[in-house]
Amino acid sequence: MKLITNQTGLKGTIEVPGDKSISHRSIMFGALAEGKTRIHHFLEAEDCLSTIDVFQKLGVKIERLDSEVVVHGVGGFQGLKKPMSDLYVGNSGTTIRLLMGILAGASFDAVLTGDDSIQKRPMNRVSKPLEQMGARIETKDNAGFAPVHLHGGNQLSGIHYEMPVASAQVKSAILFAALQAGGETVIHEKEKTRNHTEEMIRLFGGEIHEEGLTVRLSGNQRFMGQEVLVPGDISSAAFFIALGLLVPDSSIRLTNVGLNPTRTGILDVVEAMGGKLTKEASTFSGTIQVETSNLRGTVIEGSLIPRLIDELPIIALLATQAEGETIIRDAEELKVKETNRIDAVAKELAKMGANITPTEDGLIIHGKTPLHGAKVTSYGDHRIGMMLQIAALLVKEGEVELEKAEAVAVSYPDFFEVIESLIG
Ligand code: SPQ
Repeated sequence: MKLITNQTGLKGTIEVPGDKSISHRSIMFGALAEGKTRIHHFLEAEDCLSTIDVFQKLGVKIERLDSEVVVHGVGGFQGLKKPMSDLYVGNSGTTIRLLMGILAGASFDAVLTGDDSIQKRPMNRVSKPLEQMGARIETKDNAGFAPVHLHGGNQLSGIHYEMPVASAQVKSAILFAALQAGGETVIHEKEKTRNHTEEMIRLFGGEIHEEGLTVRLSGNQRFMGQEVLVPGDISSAAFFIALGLLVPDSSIRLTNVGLNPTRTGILDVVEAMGGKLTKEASTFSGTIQVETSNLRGTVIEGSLIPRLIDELPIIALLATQAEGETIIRDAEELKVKETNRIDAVAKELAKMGANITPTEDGLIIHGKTPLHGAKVTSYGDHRIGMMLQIAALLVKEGEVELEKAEAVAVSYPDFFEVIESLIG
């Protein structure tokens, strides 16, 4: 696909689509609750549609209406039915990993699998703690990858678990298993990761305690159907924040953006880089306004990393245009996303003229490098594809041809149309 290049003066207001992490979890908790759950501003993108499909295969009635999704809860884990076929999650890491926790205590066997990218992402980080809780799980060739075979009929017990990686998906899988287990489960995180599962447990009427890096909960809880209003996804807003900061003479307003503090690391980075960004926040969401800015390099590391892990590709692009050097470290998790995002960012932006050195756990980016036309690829990774379109807007000479552009539909099906609307 030929990308739009060479833009100035992009102005407009955008309401980004619903948060992907919250959309997945609202289907999951809606399915496990008693009664109906109505979800407003659900993300109608491939990953979340995979979650709907999988829960329908587990016997949950889910209706997709014009402005909402209605989930008819089965009233607990034991209400889920044995699926008639393997459960296919497409490209969605969140779906497969959280599902492993949800089905860890099921009475039936289930096989979970996904596309080529999913089959290369580590699943043993989830199967190991679940096995400690009493689940029986086989991964392909015992190598820790999908397809994952979950054996049914196990009694689970609570554990005390020290997380070896900072991952909300691993934490969430353990929390779902803990809800079916006897006794208490205590999880100690390496760094604080997004807490949407914890928030959902509370929203649906359950009890969970979060204190610093420690999360505790007990099994045998009941959930009641809810009205869920999904805020806009800050990970999708990030591409338009970058557009507003980088494209000359631009001004972009983003409405109803989710502002859960475990997700807002990008706002801290923009501030550290000297970007013109203002935020009007209500409780959970708010409006963000950005203007074209002169940026400076920064260091991104430590506890900030899980708060912006999915924004690092677009932050790397910001850094290519900033004054001085930007260092991203402690981000080795980028290697096990939809693609190896350290390599993908370094290789594709280098094709366009950027000066980036990949490291074992991040990137070193030299700023103020003009970008030029090139043939690039998303590697089938939605966030790499969207980052490259924002990069293309800065290209003054030459064309940018993007391979595997269709990957953006994983989280933002209208992405290219929204860019066109800002120009039109
Ligand atoms: O769902 P998936 O494919 O893992 O999606 C990604 C993304 O870029 O959209 C990661 F590739 O987001 C993850 C995120 O990186 C979504 C997520 C969640 O909803 O719990 C948590 C993060 O992953 P992890 O492995 O750090 O827990």
